[in-house]
Amino acid sequence: MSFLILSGATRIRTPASLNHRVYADRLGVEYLFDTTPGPLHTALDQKLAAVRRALPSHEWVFWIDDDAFVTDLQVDIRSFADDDADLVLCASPVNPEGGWTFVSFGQFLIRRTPAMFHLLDAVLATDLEQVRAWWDPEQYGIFTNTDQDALVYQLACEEAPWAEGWRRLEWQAFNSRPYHYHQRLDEHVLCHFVVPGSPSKMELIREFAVRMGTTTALVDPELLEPYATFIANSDLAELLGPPRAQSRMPVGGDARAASRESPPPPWWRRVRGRGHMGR
Ligand SMILES: [Mn+2]
Repeated sequence: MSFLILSGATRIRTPASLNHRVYADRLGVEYLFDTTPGPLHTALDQKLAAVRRALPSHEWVFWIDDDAFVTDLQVDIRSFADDDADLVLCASPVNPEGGWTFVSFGQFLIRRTPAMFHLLDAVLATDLEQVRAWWDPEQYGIFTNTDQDALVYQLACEEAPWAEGWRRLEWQAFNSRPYHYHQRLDEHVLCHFVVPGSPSKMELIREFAVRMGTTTALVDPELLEPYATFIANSDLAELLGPPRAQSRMPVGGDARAASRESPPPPWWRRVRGRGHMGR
């Protein structure tokens, strides 16, 4: 089956594309990070536009946000593609403040069927004011004022051609959050950096990477070496930051971190050579 892992945004704001690239290579499937300009209403519409562009040429697309990283590289995301569903997505967990959402639009599997093209168009055309008036927080959780709410509104429409064609999985499937992890990346399949009241996405990701003893792409530096030239010549270099052993970030006296110290990988020397040290 023709399968694409797809992400995208209007700009590069995290190193997630490197994580996706490493993961897609491991599975042997295609990956695309789509920053193609389009006539958007909001920046978030880039997701719908990118999926709309990619779906005609792939049987299945796995969309993954630029604030979401695969953390268990052994899990094959294709195993969640369901014969009986055209759309597979996850509920959100209950966050530390007690908030939750009916689904997360941050990661989903979508199949190339006429009903799914209809759904994408319907979500894009949905008036959020109408959704807000209809919204029942008891049933659907937080109203986020985004395309995610428009999606929920359309999924709830019982007469729609997609009404029987979607499956909602528990958050554990592929919608975990940084606060679910204790020590190891492979405790969960995928980490989506959505935390209420948090600083910037990059601060969350940096903190998490330090805690897990890895790069901000959430993969070990060796796995990034094939992309060293790309990284050194892209905006990703600064976001990737110094490798752990070179980090000046406080590590809280973590003995495990000290034992990991090793020479910086080649891609980092090239980055430094170009004066891309960042802050
Ligand atoms: Mn997201």
